[in-house]
This record gives sequence, structure tokens and C-alpha cells, in this order.
Amino acid sequence: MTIIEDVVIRKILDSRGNPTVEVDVWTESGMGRFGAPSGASTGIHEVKAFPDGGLDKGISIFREEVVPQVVGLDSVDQEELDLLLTDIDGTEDLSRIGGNLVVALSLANSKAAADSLGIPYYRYLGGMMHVDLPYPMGNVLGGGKHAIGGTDIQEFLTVPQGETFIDSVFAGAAVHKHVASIIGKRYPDVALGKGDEGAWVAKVSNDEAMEIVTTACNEVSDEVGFPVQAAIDVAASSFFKDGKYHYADRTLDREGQVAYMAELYDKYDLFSIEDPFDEEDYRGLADLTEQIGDGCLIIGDDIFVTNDERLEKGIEMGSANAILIKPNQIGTLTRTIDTVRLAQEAGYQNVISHRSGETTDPAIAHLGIAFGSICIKTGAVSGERIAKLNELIRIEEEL
Ligand code: 2PG
Ligand code: MG
Repeated sequence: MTIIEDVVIRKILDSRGNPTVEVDVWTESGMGRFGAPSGASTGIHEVKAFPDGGLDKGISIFREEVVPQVVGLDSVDQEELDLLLTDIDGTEDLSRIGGNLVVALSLANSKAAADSLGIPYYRYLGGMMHVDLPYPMGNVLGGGKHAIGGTDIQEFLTVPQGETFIDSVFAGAAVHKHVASIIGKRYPDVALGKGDEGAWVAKVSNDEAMEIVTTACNEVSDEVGFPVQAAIDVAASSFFKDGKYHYADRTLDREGQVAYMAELYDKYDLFSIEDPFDEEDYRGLADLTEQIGDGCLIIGDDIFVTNDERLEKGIEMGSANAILIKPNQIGTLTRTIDTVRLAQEAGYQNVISHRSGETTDPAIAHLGIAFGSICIKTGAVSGERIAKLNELIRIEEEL
């Protein structure tokens, strides 16, 4: 019933118009499909999304070497499949087959297993234990590597904390609208565009952006009657050079950066700060966590890259108190689960996340429930983002 009978791979478009892959896994009684996303602000320690020989070469290797060995396996033996994939690839960073091809098969397989057993994907992954829905964490204004001409801080996000997911999701969309109207009123001559994740892009400073987003969050909070906080993803590695953080309006060393982040937290009551330091700077992250970690989530993305070994070092040093989870940073579902377990044991929160280049696949909505994620970071608007949000609305209805 759950034995894999066929595996199909195809090249598809991602939301940026770049090629990515989708894999279908067929068993006798079910089917699973996963389309892999891609980042723009990728961590240097992520697995390689696409193979060294190019995507088409990776697809040939996949068809010739992977498919014949996978057909006949039992789809419920996720670990066996994931180990086999890592073995066939044979490299540390999955650069022969490509991390996106591996993750597409790994997740498609788990969906096929769930479908074959006739249980919802989030239940297959998480059992009876996890039925809490995460808060939506949506990017509403930004720049960095996701846009031209935006802020140097990559993302200004909103985290609405309603009683129900659907209330929170609509509050997030309302913040997105308020941001546009505030910018229109305050800066009538500034052009407004959109970045890769559907967040607004405008020529404003980081501090102005912080003001705008916090104002929008507060306005919406007053309307809906529950907390709506702001958050940021600094993606600091993208403007870290020669030991300093080079913002458009200031240059800061590590201590300066700790002080600036603590100041933003105090002034704007931030829910979370992601990647406030360079991806190798465990020390800076530990200093900030010690200072403000009691009241604010300090999230590691590029520094941990969903890798349990890199997270382990962070736990030892007290760097961050939360981790972003992106399966394609590490390649397999098994390795992703290892990292989530380690985070849970250490008392770190986890935030399940999209990539800036996405597909319309809703799988991370299910992962977020199974992993007990405090938030799902997946934008506030745009088709490929709402694919995940609307899936959680459906699941909430079911629960
Ligand atoms: C991030 C992500 C998603 P990317 O930095 O957290 O917002 O961006 O997928 O480009 O790495
Ligand atoms: Mg990030």
C-alpha cells in the first residue's frame, strides 16, 4: 500500500521566474508532490540548491541513478530514503544531485506516505501531539537582496496574535495595506514597488520603515483588539564587510550592532529579530540574546541553516533563542526533524519559513503544525505565499 511504485521529476517555474523542480511520488494507494523553493539571501553553509553540473544534469542523474533505487522502497521509511539520497549524492553539500532535487523527493515521499495511509499530512508528521497553529509572520516592507532600492534591513514583518489563525492572517493583510497608505500619505513623492515576497519596497530609511510598520501594526491592533507586533529580519551578512555592518546611514562594529538592535527592540517592542549579525558571529548573537532575549525572540537563519551541528554550537554559546526552519537549507526531512528536535530539547522556539523564491506548494503549513512552530514566516500577500496561509485556514477549520 505504501510501497513506492513510481517517481517523476519535472522542471517548473518559481515565483521569481527561475527554474526549480517538482517531484511526484506514487505508491499503490497514494501520491505526494513537492515543489522546491529557492533563497536569494542564502547562508554560505546551506546545501547547494542546484547541482554543480547545472539543473538539467541534476535531473538526468536523478532519473538515471535515484529513481531506480527508490522505486520499491516503503514510503513510510523516511529515514532510509533520506540516507540513501545522501549516499547517492556522495557530497557534504549535496552539490552532485542538488539540495532542491533531494528536498523535493524527500518531502514528496512523506506526503505520499500520508496520502497512502489516508491521514492529513500534518497528522502524519506530528501525530496527535501537535495541533496548535502558528502565528503568521508576514513581510510587509523591505529590501535587502529581495528588491532593488529598498531598505538595507531585509524585512520588516508583522506578527498578529489573534485567538484564531484566520483572524491573525487577515490582520496581517490589513497591516500590509496600512503600510501602503501610510507611505502614500507621509511620502507622496516616493514610488512604491513590491519585492520578491510581496512586501512593499520604498526609498525610506530603516528608521522610517520601522516607524511606518509599527504605526501600521498599532492601527490594526486597535481595530482588531489583539496584539499585533512588528519584527525584523536584518539578514546582516548581506551588508557585513571587513568586520563592520555598513548601513546606508551608519557603520557599526559588533558592539554598535548589539546596541542598535537593543535600541530598536526597546523603542518598537519587537516580537523578534532575525539574523542581526554576520552568519559566523555566534558571539554577537550571544551578547544580544543575553541582553534582550527574555522579551524578544532572537532567531538564527543564515547562521544555523537548519543544521543541527551549527545549532548545537549556538546552544552551547547561548546564541539566539529561536531558529528559522527551511528544509531546503539542509536537504532532507530527516535532517530537518533532527534540527527541530534539538531546538525543542534546548528550549529554542522554531519558526517554519518560506524562501524568497517560492512555489505554490503548501507543505510548510503542515510542517509548522507538526513542528510546534511558534510562527510561520511566509509573507502576507501574493499567490505563492497565500497558498500556505490559506492551507492553514483550511486546517484550522478541520481542527
Ligand atoms: C530569509 C528568507 C525568507 P531567502 O532570509 O529569511 O524570507 O529569504 O529565501 O532569500 O533566504
Ligand atoms: Mg532570514
